[in-house]
Amino acid sequence: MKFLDIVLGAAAAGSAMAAPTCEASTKSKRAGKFKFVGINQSCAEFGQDTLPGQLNKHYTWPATSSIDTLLETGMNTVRVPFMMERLIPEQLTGTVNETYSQGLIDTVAHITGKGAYAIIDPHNFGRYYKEIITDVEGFKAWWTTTAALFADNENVIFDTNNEYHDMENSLVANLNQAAIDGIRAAGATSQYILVEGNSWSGAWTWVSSGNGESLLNLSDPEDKIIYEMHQYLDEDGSGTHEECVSGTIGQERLQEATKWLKANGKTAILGETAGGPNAQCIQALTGMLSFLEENSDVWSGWLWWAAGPWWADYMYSMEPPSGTAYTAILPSLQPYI
Ligand SMILES: *[C@@H]1O[C@H](CO)[C@@H](O)[C@H](O)[C@H]1NC(C)=O
Ligand SMILES: *[C@@H]1O[C@H](CO)[C@@H](O)[C@H](O)[C@H]1NC(C)=O
Ligand SMILES: CC(=O)N[C@H]1CO[C@H](CO)[C@@H](O)[C@@H]1O
Repeated sequence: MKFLDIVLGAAAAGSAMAAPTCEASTKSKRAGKFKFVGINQSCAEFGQDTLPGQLNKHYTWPATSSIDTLLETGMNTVRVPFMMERLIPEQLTGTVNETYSQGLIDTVAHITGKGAYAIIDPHNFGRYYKEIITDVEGFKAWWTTTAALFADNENVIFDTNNEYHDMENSLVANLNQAAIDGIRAAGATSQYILVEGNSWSGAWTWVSSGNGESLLNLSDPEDKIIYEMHQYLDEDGSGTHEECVSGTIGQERLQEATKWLKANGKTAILGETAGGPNAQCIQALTGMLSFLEENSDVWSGWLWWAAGPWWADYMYSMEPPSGTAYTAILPSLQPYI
């Protein structure tokens, strides 16, 4: 999402990368072909205009009970958005705030303790204190410090940043490469790294925005890059409307990106998607997930936007037990988990 994201994730069966612990806990419940299926747990990045903000006033941490309930569906991946400035407040090259970092560490430990994957998602849109990050070396340092917190946890996945936008494509490429280099420099060598593109990392504009070209040559000594794209199904692709354009808009919007992935031998994850609680959106969502499954050689999975304790009656809320999407959409998506 443009301002905040939540990701639900679950893993797919039979993949070369599935962690044994994960398979043990969730594989039997999963029907789909994906390595990762899950949810964005959105709340630690709330109150972005109030930094650092106060716990349980401006932001909070996901409810462990919500995580557990969603993992019971077979999901195996949880994306955890948080703020870069709350974790490392003084400057990019600074040190962690022990209070906030403990919240992140505890949330991640809960998720991976269940055998699921936890995605570390600095939900910053390529900005730090609202300024576009141009200090590439500083960004690398931020990532080295952050990745060191999780270097030994193989079920962690690093997401370089949420939804870069309105920046130079070359800068986005350089920041992604710096993140990869910084993460590996921290000794975190076994984990997957999700890279995101400019233009809100939209799948439908992946090629036309130039992301395909500018991000093609990212390199990782461990060869564990996964391209993270987002796709909403409303008219402007912003994820702010209940209506979906048509019952087939999902697979239509993923065509070009899928061709790019295949032509270039890359793998992707649909890191955010959602639609409103109505029959047309459900058709669009299931059509899209069927298309992803048919192309699971390049699509490793998908994550719903979003769960989290503070979403109230938000149209896309997958927070158990009564979130709009939890009751109205999730049952239709179960075959794709
Ligand atoms: C550290 O984080 C806590 C919790 O967010 C916050 O209350 C505190 O002010 C932060 N300290 C600094 C120095 O930013
Ligand atoms: C990526 O690598 C190819 C082959 O070496 C090269 O032709 C192309 O210019 C590179 N693209 C970028 C954006 O660096
Ligand atoms: C597209 C969308 O719904 N984005 C929302 C994501 O969540 C934040 C809050 O975390 C909202 O402000 C955004 O509108």
